[in-house]
Amino acid sequence: MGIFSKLFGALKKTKASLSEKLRVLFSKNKLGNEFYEELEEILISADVSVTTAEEIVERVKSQAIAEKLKDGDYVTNVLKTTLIQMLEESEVEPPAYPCVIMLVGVNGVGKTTTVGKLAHHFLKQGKTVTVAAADTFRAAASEQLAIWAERAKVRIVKHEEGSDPSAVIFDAVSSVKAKKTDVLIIDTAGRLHVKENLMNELRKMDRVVTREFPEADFLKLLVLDATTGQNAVSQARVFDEAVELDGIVLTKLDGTAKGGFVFSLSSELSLPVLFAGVGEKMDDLEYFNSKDFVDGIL
Ligand SMILES: Nc1nc2c(ncn2[C@@H]2O[C@H](COP(=O)(O)OP(=O)(O)OP(=O)(O)O)[C@@H](O)[C@H]2O)c(=O)[nH]1
Ligand SMILES: [Mg+2]
Repeated sequence: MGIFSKLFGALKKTKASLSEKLRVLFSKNKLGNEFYEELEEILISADVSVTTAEEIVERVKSQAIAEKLKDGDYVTNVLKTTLIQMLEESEVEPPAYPCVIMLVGVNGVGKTTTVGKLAHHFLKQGKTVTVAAADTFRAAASEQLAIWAERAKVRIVKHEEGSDPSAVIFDAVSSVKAKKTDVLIIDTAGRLHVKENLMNELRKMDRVVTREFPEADFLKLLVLDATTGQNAVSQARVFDEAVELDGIVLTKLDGTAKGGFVFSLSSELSLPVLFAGVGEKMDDLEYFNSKDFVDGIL
């Protein structure tokens, strides 16, 4: 199986719904206001926000004018290039080592599963990995992570249920520094982004890593369920305000018909997607590639 074939497979649903609508639109010969209005509507129906859809259409339109395009057919390519560029504008460098990756997000989006997948991913690259069970809130959360740690064959740092998550992180950081581990991945409890006390707890965890391990490359990634739709952007905005996110892990891409909010994350919040989850198994995680994603949906 090719590297991106899982992602392509996962994006089939998005592609099916988008490409049919676009095919009908592009088969119209005249490029006029009506054409661009319809294009905007199609983008919005794929969960691109209104602001971003307007921006995409503006960019496509000026490109089409610059290239003196008359045919709807050629606009497909312009649209593709525009979308790829938009995603590439927010891309970041791969992490330097040692690195700390803290996964945050609302309940049930796939944080713990992603910790397991990421541990496996870095181990395959020959890195040493430790995971930290900083979800001390939900009963059995650390056991769930312990199962993933065992599967991936990595070390886990955990405390008992109900203890302070920042203390777990403090211990994990000390241990990783002592052992010169390359990657520390932190699982956190699911929290509603509207609960201020939980967001404060997250800020505290953020401060512990920054203070205790300044030499590490620290990535705070928001895990987003791809089936969430446009609400994903407002979730991202609140988490970003709390802890200054570095990027996104998009999960459950295998279950969505719409992935358009990815463009809004990039254009409105400058947040790149770094990894994509395409299933429930340890191997079901891929580096997100902007070109492949756009090829997959158009
Ligand atoms: N299909 C699919 N399912 C996924 C993916 N990632 C996670 N899941 C499933 O989503 C469910 C929730 O996953 P968890 O990893 O427990 O989510 P969480 O964010 O840690 O949940 P809380 O700790 O309760 O907030 C599980 O049933 C996972 O198997 C994915 O990429 N694709
Ligand atoms: Mg969890």
